[in-house]
Amino acid sequence: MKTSLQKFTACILLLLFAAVTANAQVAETKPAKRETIQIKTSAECDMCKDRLLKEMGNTAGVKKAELDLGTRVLTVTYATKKVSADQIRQAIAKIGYDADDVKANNKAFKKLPDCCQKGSGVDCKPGDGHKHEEGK
Ligand SMILES: [Cu+2]
Repeated sequence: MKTSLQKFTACILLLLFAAVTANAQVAETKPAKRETIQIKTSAECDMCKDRLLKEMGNTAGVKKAELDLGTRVLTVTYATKKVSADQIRQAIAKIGYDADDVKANNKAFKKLPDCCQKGSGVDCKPGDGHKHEEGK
C-alpha cells in the first residue's frame, strides 16, 4: 500500500516536471508577437504626419505608430504574424515618402503638396491646406 502511494506520488511529480519543462520550451521557441521598429521617413510637416499615421492606421497588423517630426523617425509597433517591417516600409513608400532604404513612389511623391515634397525648399504656410498653428 505504502509503496504504491509512493509510486503514485513519484509519477505525479514526474508529470508535473515534464509539463513545466515543456511549457518553458514553448515560451523560448515562440517568436515575439509584437515588434517595434523605427523608420526614417521624409516627412516634412504636420500634414505629412497625418498622412503617414493614417496610412499606418489602414495597414493591417500595425498596432501603434508615432512620428517625430524633428527627426522624421516613425516608430511603429506591429504584429509580426500579420505584417513585416518591409511591408510597412512599402506602405510608406506607396504614399510618397522614403522609408529607410525604400525610396518613395515617384507618382505619389509628385502628387504631394509642394512643401511636403522632400528637398523642394518650399516652406509650409498656414492656409495652404496644412494643419499648422497660427504663426508657425
Ligand atoms: Cu507635409
